[in-house]
Amino acid sequence: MSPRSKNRSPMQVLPWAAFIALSLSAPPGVWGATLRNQCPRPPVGSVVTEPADLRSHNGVLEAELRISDVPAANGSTLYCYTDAAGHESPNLRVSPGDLVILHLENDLTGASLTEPGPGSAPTNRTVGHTHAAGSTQSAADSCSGQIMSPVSTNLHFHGLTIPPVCHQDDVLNTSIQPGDRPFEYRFRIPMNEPPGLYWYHPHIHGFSKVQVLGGASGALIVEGIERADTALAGLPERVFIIRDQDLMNPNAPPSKSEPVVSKFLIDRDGDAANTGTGFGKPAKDLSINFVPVPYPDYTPATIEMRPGERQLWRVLNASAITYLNVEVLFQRVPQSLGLVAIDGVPMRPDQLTPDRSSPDQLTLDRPEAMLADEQTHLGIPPGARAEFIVNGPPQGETGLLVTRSVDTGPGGENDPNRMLAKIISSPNAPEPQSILSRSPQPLPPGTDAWLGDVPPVRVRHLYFSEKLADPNDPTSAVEFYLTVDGQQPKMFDMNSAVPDIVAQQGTVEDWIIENRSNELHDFHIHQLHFLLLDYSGVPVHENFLRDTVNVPYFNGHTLAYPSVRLRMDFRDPNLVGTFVYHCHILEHEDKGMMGSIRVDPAPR
Ligand SMILES: [Cu+2]
Repeated sequence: MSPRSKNRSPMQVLPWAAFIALSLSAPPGVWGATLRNQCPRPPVGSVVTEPADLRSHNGVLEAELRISDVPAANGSTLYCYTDAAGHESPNLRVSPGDLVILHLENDLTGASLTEPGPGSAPTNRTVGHTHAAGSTQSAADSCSGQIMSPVSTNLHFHGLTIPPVCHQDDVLNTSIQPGDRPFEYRFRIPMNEPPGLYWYHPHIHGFSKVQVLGGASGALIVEGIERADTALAGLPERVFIIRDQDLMNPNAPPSKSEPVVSKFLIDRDGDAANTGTGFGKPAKDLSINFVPVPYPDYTPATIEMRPGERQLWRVLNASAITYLNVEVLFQRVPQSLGLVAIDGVPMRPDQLTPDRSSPDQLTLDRPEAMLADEQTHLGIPPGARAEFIVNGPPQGETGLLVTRSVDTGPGGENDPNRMLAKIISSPNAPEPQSILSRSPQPLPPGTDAWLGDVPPVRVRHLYFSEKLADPNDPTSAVEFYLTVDGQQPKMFDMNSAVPDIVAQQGTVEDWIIENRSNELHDFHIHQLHFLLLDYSGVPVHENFLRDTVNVPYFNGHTLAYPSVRLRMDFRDPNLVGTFVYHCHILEHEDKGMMGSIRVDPAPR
């Protein structure tokens, strides 16, 4: 079933130095390629506008997406997806059963890309457009994964249970080069895909962080969430995509209104290290629907609502490395957020135990664990989504959307407290562009047994760890591993045809994933959802599934490493094939923290 060749020739993952050398030797004609898109971004403090909606018609959503790049003023690179009408990062709105056809054109130039290195400040080294790494390859070549360079790209549809094959949702062999003909993605949204918020982003191993950090991401919405919870009928909905980006003002001192933080360090990835205080320079700036909220003043963007208006907020953390812990404040008082769905999966009230009227208290008290009901803040690790109800502030009052600090551990990045947007209530606020159906047909109950009730066929143990490339040299590069216990830790090897794990379709398994490092890691697996059973050894009772979960860091003092226990769902026939699981802190993934799994068909 798997299209992955067992004996394909080795993939060429071009190192940055080789890429730059190739680029610099490109013939004069390719220099100064016309920038067809400037990736325009709204100014600081702007009103937050929604991405344009691309909707399916007669069961088909067909669209063009062009990915392009442009140097930014701070030396980093902006990336953008643009549709045929020029909309940036459009929302792809589909229903279960719809056919999705996307024509992805790679317009990347590599302009301003420089060799990354811990602590190295970006320089504005223009390298121009190159086809030296392989020009105008055919669609067949785009499925061979022969070239993965900084200007290669592809798409991952995060959260969807669709086949892991080229032209659908494969990241191991799919690599599209600049100058290739537009590459066709063609897949069907499963009839049983839970309605909610999913997303798309590039996933070229080694270069995922730079493209996502530059803004290459967008929302994919499986319509019908009001069918899962008819109390949502008729609610206006808002899509808020929080991204991170390199600091606009990297050399500025913290705002004078902040307590002075004595500790300022650079971590081994070259980002501002966790101060453990909730203050200080962040590792990255954040933006909300591309409106930047830059350090040090965090001038908030503006969200307009009508007084007291109930809305469904669909929040995606599309950051490359930044954890969120969102909270809505009116007059400094945190507001209750009515949680509707996590990672695209609506809550299942019928799965709460009789003595439990809301999700688990254990994780309620732990912002990093991301869970809530009558909770006022929601931890959202990179890649995760939270959908919740917000009531607009009363007439004349202004609310705030903030992210609270997340303690990423002694080895982690600094994710301080900061504002994201002020919420202005005004009777003249524009009507939200999308409204949930007013008379939804309730979703029929699922035919599959609740994942928590299915006995696992086995238990696997995995662990996150980090190691200095040269243990005797503290300045040497850090290698990142995600290892099946008993195997030799190694950085992920794109050339290996041997999967790290083999599972069987039709089964469920329990995976216990430890964190043996001193920073948070963010476990994500493609193609499927799982149920969080234990968090740090303590049972939790969640009535929804996830595709991304934070794994707490090791503080050096506990007898056991912190862990999560996940019930992995391999029942769906769509996930037969080979795909990956990895840390969704993309600089960790790029530096090796990934593994592969092959799911074999069920025996006949
Ligand atoms: Cu990680």
